[in-house]
Amino acid sequence: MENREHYTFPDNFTWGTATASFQVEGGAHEGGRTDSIWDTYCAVPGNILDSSNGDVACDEYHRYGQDIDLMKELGVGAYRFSVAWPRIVPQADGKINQQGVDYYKKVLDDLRDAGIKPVVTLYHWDLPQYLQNAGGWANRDIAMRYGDYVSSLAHALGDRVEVWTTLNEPWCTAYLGYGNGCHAPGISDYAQALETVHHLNLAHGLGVQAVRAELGESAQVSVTLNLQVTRAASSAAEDLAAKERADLIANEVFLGPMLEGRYDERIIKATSGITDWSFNRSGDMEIIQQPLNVLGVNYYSTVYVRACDPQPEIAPGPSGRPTPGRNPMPAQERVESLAPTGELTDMGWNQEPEGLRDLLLELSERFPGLPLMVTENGSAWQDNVSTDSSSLNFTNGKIVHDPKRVAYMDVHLKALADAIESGANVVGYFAWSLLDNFEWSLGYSKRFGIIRVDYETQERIWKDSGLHFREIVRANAF
Ligand code: PNW
Repeated sequence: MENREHYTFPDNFTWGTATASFQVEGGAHEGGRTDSIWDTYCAVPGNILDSSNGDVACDEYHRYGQDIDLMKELGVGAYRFSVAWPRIVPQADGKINQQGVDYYKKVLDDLRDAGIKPVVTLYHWDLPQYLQNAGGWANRDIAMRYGDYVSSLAHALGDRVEVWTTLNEPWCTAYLGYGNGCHAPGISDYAQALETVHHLNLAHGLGVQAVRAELGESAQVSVTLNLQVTRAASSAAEDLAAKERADLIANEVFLGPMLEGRYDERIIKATSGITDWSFNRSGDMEIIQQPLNVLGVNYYSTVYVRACDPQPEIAPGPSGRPTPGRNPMPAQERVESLAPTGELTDMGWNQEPEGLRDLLLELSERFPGLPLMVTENGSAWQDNVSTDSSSLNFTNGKIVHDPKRVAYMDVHLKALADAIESGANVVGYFAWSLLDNFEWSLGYSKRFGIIRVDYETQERIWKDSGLHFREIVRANAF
């Protein structure tokens, strides 16, 4: 990529920060909330690296006011957060919990007063446990339950919300939750994972319909996908075939139905040993393919693959337990992922900003007229608190120097600016994350925040990356 001094973003470009309910809220037993599958998953010894859970997290349930003030200080125009389904519909009877609705109304009202636009994710993985007891995402009925939940929420929150996002990263739900088992509900069963893919797609379509039925055609609706940027290790035909196989199962299973109303024939063929796709009933595609106002893209890194001799399927572990080494996606017997290279982030992920640029350009070419929004991008590093430097009074005399997070942000924003200059239709960028938070199976051990959380005291401590982001947001350039 070209090395320039100055990059300017389009007028009206949306800068934001992102979080998700289970990762920041806490208040797990307050306001009528019942358990989600993540509460259950965290309670099983060995599932979470540091044996932690979401009971308190960043205490956002009580501290949203203070954190909205932080966003004001950052100068961001938007906040992407998610609603906890078990706060809104805590019991199997389907009744709406007014306390849950009121909590999000308060958050939305404070955001409005702060001039920050809410981008609301309707499902960021915290499924009510009672729905898992009925089969979870592997049970088709869940798509209808999801549609009912969205309809009630859209009715209750109405025009307070700027953009509605049906699902966050259905890839993770299907393949980590039901394929690999390293996410809740901890199931390792490829047939269920593919069925789950379809039910997530169906839920997405019903969710879009529900929002528009409640709020009219002017409602802004989106979905956020973590599209995998897979690179072939070489241009040999077998390696290209491995890349294609990975793309089909990771990305095309969502992009095809949601945006083009079909599953690619090659997907059906590749997975024929696992499922016959009879769960894809006639009429489903008409529900799933809905016009979208925005496509959310989460981007962190790339993966290199090459062809290998067919590997025997790694036997699934006992249900509920992760199977180490198991490929999260089915039908990858001839696909081998290479070990990442270069300086890896604390997640063990590579840093390849060109992947973001390529992905955005590819999507804009394939879906002309569909605005894209980078709904997550960021990096985890082990940070340290310094008391040395800052003269800025709002940092309270403490600061985290996180040069690697600043550098990651810079190269990815350059890649974003490059993509936009080359014609990608990108309308916003959200830093993951506003705060350090509960990083799923890795607990609190991985820090993605541009603002630090001291989990002993719940103190928020600025990082250099937060101050840097503040400069960029305020200038709409860097
Ligand atoms: C995303 N992977 O998760 C989520 O949307 C966030 O909640 C999360 O905190 C963030 O990225 C950082 O991890 C992912 O294994 C989890 O490829 C795992 C993967 C991708 C995304």
